Amino acid sequence: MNEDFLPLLGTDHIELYVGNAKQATLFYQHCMGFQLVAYAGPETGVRDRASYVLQQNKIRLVLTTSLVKDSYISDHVRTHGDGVKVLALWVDDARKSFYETTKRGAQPDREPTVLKDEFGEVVISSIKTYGETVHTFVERKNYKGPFLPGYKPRKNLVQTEPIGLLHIDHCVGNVGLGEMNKWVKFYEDVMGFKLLITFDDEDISTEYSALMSKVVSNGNGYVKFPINEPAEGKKKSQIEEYLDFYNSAGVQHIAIATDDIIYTVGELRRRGVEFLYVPEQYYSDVMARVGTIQEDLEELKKLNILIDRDDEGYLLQIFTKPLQDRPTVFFEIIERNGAKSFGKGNFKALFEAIEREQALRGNL
Ligand code: TYF
Ligand code: FE
Repeated sequence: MNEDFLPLLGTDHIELYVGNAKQATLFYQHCMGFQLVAYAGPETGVRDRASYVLQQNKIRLVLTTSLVKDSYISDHVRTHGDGVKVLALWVDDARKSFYETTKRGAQPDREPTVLKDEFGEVVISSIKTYGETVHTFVERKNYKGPFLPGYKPRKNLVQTEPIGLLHIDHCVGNVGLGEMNKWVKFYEDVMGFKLLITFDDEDISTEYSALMSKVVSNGNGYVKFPINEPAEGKKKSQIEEYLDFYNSAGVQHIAIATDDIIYTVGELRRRGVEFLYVPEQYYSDVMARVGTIQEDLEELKKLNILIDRDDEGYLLQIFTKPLQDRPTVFFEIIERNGAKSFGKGNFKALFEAIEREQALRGNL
């Protein structure tokens, strides 16, 4: 085996550019159980933006908004609506990560930069990926602060209970027609990832929306990026609907792991998060497909949680509706019980559910 030229310790954080970070922060706190841990903005000497850092177990989300009319943040929000700008990866050496990937053809976004404050120093660097999305490499071994230099510790005004969201399982990108293989090759050649799974349109076309998907993973399997592209269907693919509203390639969904999906989804629903609806009949033949599982089927059915099995075990998963008015980014909640796959057995029921929503929006 060749040495891994881009060893990744995991996902460092995900940064979203949003229209109103102050209000979005309350959604992530109250509906999703995140704690506010850090902030940067006018009160901390940053004049043109405000950023809120939210944490739950190993997940760190950053919500950033522009305070000025003309900035790359306001341009991003005008074009894409609220969306993911940065998929940041935690590394031991942000300089080497930058040089190894740019040497292999990555477009640079930010040269390695040392950031310092009273908590120590962080080295960051960034490269471009699909659409306007970037991967930032974060080296934080000499840092003790709450997030990055320049951010000040900040707490929730009212404490909210965490709901068992543990870590990022995978982040999915939607890319344009015919572009999936180009991006798979990017992750293979530039970042040293390996192709894990391929879904072609046979696997996943429903009557209307067809798509193709390939999953790439880094060496230790901590970072997994499925890439979707639209395929010819009878009507508009769900991926095309995304691309029409996002106006470019971008992050489609963020999958978050829990080890108690019944508790996690029960809390999310109680707090007002909406999920895709899968009809009753899904549950009538699911046991024949997946065999015995630990959970009570009635509970899963009540919460509309989907079940799938592979050679190594089973998984439970559910998908939120889009998180904003544009039909773009959404969350998946996933509990893996041995299974390392992505829920292929659920694709038909899931995509039909997505298409019902698409039709309601007049986009099918
Ligand atoms: O990440 C995955 O591959 C699964 C399946 O629009 C999936 O979560 C794929 C496409 C999609 C929704 C879910
Ligand atoms: Fe997924």
